[in-house]
Amino acid sequence: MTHPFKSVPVRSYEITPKDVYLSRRDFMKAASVVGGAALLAACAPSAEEAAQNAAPAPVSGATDELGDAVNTYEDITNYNNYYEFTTDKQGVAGLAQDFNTSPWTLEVSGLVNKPQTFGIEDLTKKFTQEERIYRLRCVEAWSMVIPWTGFTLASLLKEVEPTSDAKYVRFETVYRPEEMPGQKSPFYPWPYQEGLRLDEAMHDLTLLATGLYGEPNVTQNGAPIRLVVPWKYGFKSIKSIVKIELTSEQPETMWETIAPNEYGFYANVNPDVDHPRWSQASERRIGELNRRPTIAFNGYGEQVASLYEDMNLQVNY
Ligand SMILES: Nc1nc2c(c(=O)[nH]1)N[C@H]1C(S)=C(S)[C@@H](COP(=O)(O)O)O[C@H]1N2
Ligand SMILES: [Mo]
Repeated sequence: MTHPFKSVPVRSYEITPKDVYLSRRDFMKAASVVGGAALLAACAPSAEEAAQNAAPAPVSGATDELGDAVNTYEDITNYNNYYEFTTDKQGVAGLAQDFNTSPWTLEVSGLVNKPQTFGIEDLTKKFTQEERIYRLRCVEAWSMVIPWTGFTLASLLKEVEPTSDAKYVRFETVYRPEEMPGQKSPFYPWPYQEGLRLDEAMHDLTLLATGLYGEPNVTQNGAPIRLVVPWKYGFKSIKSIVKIELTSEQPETMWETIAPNEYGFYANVNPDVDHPRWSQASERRIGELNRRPTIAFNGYGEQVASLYEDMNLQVNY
């Protein structure tokens, strides 16, 4: 897979080479780049592996721009945060199996010249789908590397034409307690909502993801469409979005409503600002034993630090 980003040269840890999984399409791409029978032979899946992972064909060496291997499809689709289903990370996949993602519409409204409601098929047709390998750093101090398919939020926002009063973007997850057992819990102010400043929303790294590993997104990862903001803690990357609204005021977010001292609006990955209950200086990459240092802005500082030049990130956490 290719990515349009500059690499970050500093790496203070070692990775263990291991088999990673890619879709057949990417497998062919990778194979054609490397062009060797050796690669094919070295990466032949065991029958068992092939059966377990019906969608993706295995290949070695897909990495992010820091050289870190992508996580397995298994890990990415079986270790999830999705409180609408359950707070048990390993229980989401099972409970989300029957969640109905079709038909699906996404309403884009608020301070825009051309409010529109899109069917999910319109979105995947209208906007060029790209492959992007991003690190995902959860505020709970674990992380993964995930190969997404999607399109930039900027391309969608340009289509609806934000007015000059629009300063923020608010996102809302579907509210369907009959299908989402977690939404029956009175401890959370459903529906899940999130927000970005307009310049963050327009940044080229900010993705609306419709797929994973070259296949359509699966329910536990936020099908059919979810946000991915790779330089922020994972909770900003809201799943199964039905509404996007342009606003003049900073929107409320679910996590800030629950615990403003723990989950701020900005939530940029920052090893220097600890969570009140744990350190953010290091993290556990799923699939690895040792912790690794957390990188400012999750390693995307070169691309995004300028958005926060005039801000005190200790205060605006
Ligand atoms: N609607 C909704 N979106 C959500 C969440 C959630 O509970 N509900 N969890 C967030 C958190 S805390 C993380 S770390 C990521 C996890 O994404 P993944 O399961 O695809 O890895 O989704 C985020 N988006
Ligand atoms: Mo998270």
